[in-house]
Amino acid sequence: MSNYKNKIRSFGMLLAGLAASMFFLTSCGKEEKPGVVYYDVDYITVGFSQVGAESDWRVANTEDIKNSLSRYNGIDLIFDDAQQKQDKQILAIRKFIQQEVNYIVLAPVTEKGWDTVLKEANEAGIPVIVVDRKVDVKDDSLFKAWVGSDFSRESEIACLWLKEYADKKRVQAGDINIVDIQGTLGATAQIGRTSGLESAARKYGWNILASVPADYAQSKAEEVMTDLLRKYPEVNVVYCENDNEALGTIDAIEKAGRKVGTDITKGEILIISFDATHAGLSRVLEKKIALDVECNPLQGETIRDLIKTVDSGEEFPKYTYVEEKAFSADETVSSIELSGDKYEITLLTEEILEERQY
Ligand code: GZL
Repeated sequence: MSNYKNKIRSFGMLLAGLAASMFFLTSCGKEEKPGVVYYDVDYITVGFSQVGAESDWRVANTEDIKNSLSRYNGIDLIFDDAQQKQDKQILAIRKFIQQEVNYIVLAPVTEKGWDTVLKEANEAGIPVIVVDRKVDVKDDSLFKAWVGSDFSRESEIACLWLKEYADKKRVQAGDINIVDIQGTLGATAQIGRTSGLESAARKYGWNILASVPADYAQSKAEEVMTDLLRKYPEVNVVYCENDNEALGTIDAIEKAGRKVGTDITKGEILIISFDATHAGLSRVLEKKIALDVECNPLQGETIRDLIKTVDSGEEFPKYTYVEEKAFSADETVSSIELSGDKYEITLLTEEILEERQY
């Protein structure tokens, strides 16, 4: 076919395509002016008050929730980062109320101090969904539902693993000398992880030499651990309440000329951590973290589905817990008995790490 005819043909096809798309567009939108189409998509507007960006876990959590609470899923998201300050979160919630959002999603920095502002949201008729950490309120009807992790269970997994480890390595309980690098005091994750360790230490006879908060931050953890190494040179287990603290702890130990590893009978310091982020699991592969208990930040789809369920008036659970694993650097402990069931500890490999989403 000559070039000229080709041009006519393709122009004709272009017109036909345009006409078809105009028909399609007008059939699913309102055409108020010729050729201009107005979409009347009813988005659900959601105001999301996030703790901050203090850790790799938090960054992954924010990204996953933003990906799920998206226009593609019929949701118009207004996001606020509170830089770990409760007063900024309260301000954000009041702004969402003024903006008359349909839902508020709150990831609370600490458990206490939410009653008043959640009452204001309720009085404005705006359902609140709490995610990750919990709120400690007098009336739990102030929030519709909660999605997150069972921090006490995470701690129980870590401590049962440590008990099995000590038995296998024939280390006496009285020779287990622990420092606890805590998260943000008053956060549900810190409360659950700290109390789990304290009850296990009482039960098994371990020594907790010190418990010091480091706000889930790497630099703060390095500073805290540097000081603790001077005060307690006998330390042989460091219980880090998240991966960023574990990274800072490893730096402090190595700068002090000591060794992290998986065998305290050889004078190595054992690191236990939480989150199972890519950075943390990379240290597990290097055998610098002995156990990393997952705290799953991928809550976006669960929150999206929960909002849609609430919006449709259907039944929904008040509390939804996300699935989590635990990853070890070696096969000393391959499983534990958790609430009467066998709980597998996953021996971490390059392949497993490569497949993970965060
Ligand atoms: C746990 C979350 C904690 C993570 C930290 O769900 O609240 O806060 O363990 C994060 O990494 O900063």
